[in-house]
Amino acid sequence: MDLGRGRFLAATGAAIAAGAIPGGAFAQSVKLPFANGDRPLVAFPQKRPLIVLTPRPPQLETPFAIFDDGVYTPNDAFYVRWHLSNIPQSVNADTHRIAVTGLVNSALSLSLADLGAMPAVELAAVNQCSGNSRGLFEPRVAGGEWSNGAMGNALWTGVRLRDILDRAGVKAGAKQVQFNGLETGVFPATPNFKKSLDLDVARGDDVIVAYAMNGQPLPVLNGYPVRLIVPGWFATYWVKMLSAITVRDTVDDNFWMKTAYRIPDTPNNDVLPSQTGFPTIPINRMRVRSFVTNVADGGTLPEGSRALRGIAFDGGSGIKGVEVSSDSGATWRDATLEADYGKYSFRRWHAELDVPRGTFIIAVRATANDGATQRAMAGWNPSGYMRNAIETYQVSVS
Ligand SMILES: Nc1nc2c(c(=O)[nH]1)N[C@H]1C(S)=C(S)[C@@H](COP(=O)(O)O)O[C@H]1N2
Ligand SMILES: [Mo]
Repeated sequence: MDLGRGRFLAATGAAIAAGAIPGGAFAQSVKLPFANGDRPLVAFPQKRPLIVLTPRPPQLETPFAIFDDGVYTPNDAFYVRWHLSNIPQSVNADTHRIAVTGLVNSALSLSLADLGAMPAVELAAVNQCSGNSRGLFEPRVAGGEWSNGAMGNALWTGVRLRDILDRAGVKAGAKQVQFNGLETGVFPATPNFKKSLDLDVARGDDVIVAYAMNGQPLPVLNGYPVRLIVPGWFATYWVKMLSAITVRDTVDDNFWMKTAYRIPDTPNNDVLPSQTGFPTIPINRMRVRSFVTNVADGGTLPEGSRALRGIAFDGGSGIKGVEVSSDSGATWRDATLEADYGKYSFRRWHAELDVPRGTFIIAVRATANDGATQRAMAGWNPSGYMRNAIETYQVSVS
């Protein structure tokens, strides 16, 4: 395969037209399953109509039915999340550079052609926002009120971050590697969105600087022309429009590491809503989750059908098994796992319900290769992160 040798790199045509972010008019809307869940559906540049949480900065959710279409989430349906509003509406891939600086022997200024000349890696990985499903928290928490569509699975192509670090030569005493993208806040005082990984995580086999997504250039809203991919970890670390890699000798204390994106350092990372003063740590690996994709909560299967389909994933150990229940979780039977696209990918599954006509509470539960599984009762944390309770669906069968 001719990966990364110009196929994705000359694609300056992936720019979105200036001023093309739509403002108001929308053809349709959806109602997400919680209070204040009314959302317009709008087609942003390079995107089909997606569920708009906020237009500026763009926060767009994937309509859940799309996850039934295939193991990979199409680029034009892939969710979008930005924190700051001054986002370049186009990026020139020919002049874009990634500055590699800090505690290195030789600072680098890498072009996309430089990346294209390095060994290419391709892997499937789920990109999930830390706050995916936040709108379902009880009691409700502040933050972007997503339903379950702030996630997607893609085939990512790029180069190992480790290869870039080795090329620069990391000096002794390095602790973390920090990543920054091209966008800025509207106000100069807004801290740039910078994220850092411990050096051993950054040097992992599967951490890549990706220039392709599902065999195409990344959509601008998903970080064209290059973004970081940290398989198994929440997407907050997957810095888009990557422009700077800085090797540090201290632990990053910028706002996005020290204050935001932290979880309780408690058993299961849970706290009670009344609890205060607990220690926190930066959010890290994703938890195991599973969903039904061919019928929504409150939906009806086609006449005569008992077929259920869905997806499961975890933080990188891979899916060992999926079970379904048609009696609110009292009894379970094994679903059949479909093709394995790798330990970081969505794993599709299917099952045949053993039920007469009627309405049933279907539940789905995945177990990962590391032994982790899903609990019936959702945990709670004040930022609404890492939700992974067992999902239930009221489904009618005829
Ligand atoms: N440059 C940049 N990268 C970023 C962010 C951002 O605001 N700016 N947000 C992060 C967060 S919190 C998420 S959930 C993912 C979303 O990735 P997507 O928009 O490609 O779906 O991007 C991550 N990378
Ligand atoms: Mo996120």
